[in-house]
Amino acid sequence: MVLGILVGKLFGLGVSKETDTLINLGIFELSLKGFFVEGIFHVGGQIFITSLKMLVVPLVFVSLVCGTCSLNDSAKIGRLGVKSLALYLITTAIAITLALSVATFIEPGQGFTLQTQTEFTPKPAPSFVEVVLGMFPSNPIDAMAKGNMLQIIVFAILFGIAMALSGKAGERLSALFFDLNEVIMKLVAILMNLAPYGVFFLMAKLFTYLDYLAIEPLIWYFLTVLAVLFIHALITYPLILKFLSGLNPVIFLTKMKEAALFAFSTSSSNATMPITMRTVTEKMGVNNSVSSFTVPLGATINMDGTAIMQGVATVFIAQVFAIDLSMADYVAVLLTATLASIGAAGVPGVGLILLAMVFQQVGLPVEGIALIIGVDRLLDMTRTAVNVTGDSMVSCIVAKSEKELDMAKFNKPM
Ligand code: DAS
Repeated sequence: MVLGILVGKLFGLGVSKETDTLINLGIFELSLKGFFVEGIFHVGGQIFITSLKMLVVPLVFVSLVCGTCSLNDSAKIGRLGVKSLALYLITTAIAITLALSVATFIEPGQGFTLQTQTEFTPKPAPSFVEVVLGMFPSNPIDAMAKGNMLQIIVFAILFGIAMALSGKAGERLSALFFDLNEVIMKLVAILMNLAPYGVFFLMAKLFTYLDYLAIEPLIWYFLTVLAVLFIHALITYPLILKFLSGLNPVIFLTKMKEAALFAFSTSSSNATMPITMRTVTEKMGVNNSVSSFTVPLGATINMDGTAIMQGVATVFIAQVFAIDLSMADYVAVLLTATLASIGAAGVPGVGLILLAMVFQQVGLPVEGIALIIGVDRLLDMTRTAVNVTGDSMVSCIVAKSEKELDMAKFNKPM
């Protein structure tokens, strides 16, 4: 990222319009700026952004089918499923509402207007009824082809539940979907390996045109996301835990430290899953019959930290591009990001891939990702720690409600 900014500044200074170096190749003159800035940086950055968008549909569909088809038909799992699903959705909706409110109040992108290369006219704001009706696809293949994510998410959830109720056929199909999910995660990992190059190209192109003023709103964006993440982890979660289970939030957060630090360092809820499972069972006393369901489901469908980033980023980019988001747009963002965070599997950087989808949903320039991608890594680490904390909190609440939580173990000092 830093290299991209420095190279971009170099080009910005060295090859401005007046001083652009022309290389005479005999048959035609090649502009240095044209070759690097409009050529390599632009193409490299666009390929990376397009690759992000390419993964959205398969990633969301397959990981969601995997997440829901494990809701098999036993009454207890059904109860666990309903309770954890409800809690995961409610905490994520609270997270993104918090994010939208704080970002609208702080206005991190205000006063810094970036002209987009292409004119973005936000989609006409749909009414709430249209948003809800629009969530049900008349043709799921058409929904996938058009990238209508709310419809894809709803179809995936219905398809996954149908698979769970289809006996042997459903079991055979779910094995296929879990294999597919494995391959798509590998694709995400490959793309994340290319991220440094993508970030370099995006930042180099961006900072060729931008002056240092661009850094300031980025800092505001960064601090706004961090602030909401900490509010959610240290205020929202303890209040929900205390209110819904009576458990001591201080003991919970103290015992959460190891798993949160591992999530921070790996930026992956999936990779942290074994630590999360060990934390909630051995340190917090959650019975394995509950944690073996709620933790994997949480790592797949519960992404409060990710939803927070998406909410703040949406407000930030709308402000930077001077695009007024209507209340219906905010509802669309809330629905899309909450449902999209269900589909974000717990691997590094996946929140950014889904951010492209949220931007498309509300008609924001996907290129806006280039502005925030440079600071995303540290934010990804922090939001993954919040994601994992949310998974553990719901596991404790569900276990307590099912009388499957060993209180002596929970209250035992570390
Ligand atoms: N890194 C993801 C996770 O594992 C979250 C994200 O990318 O937003 O939870």
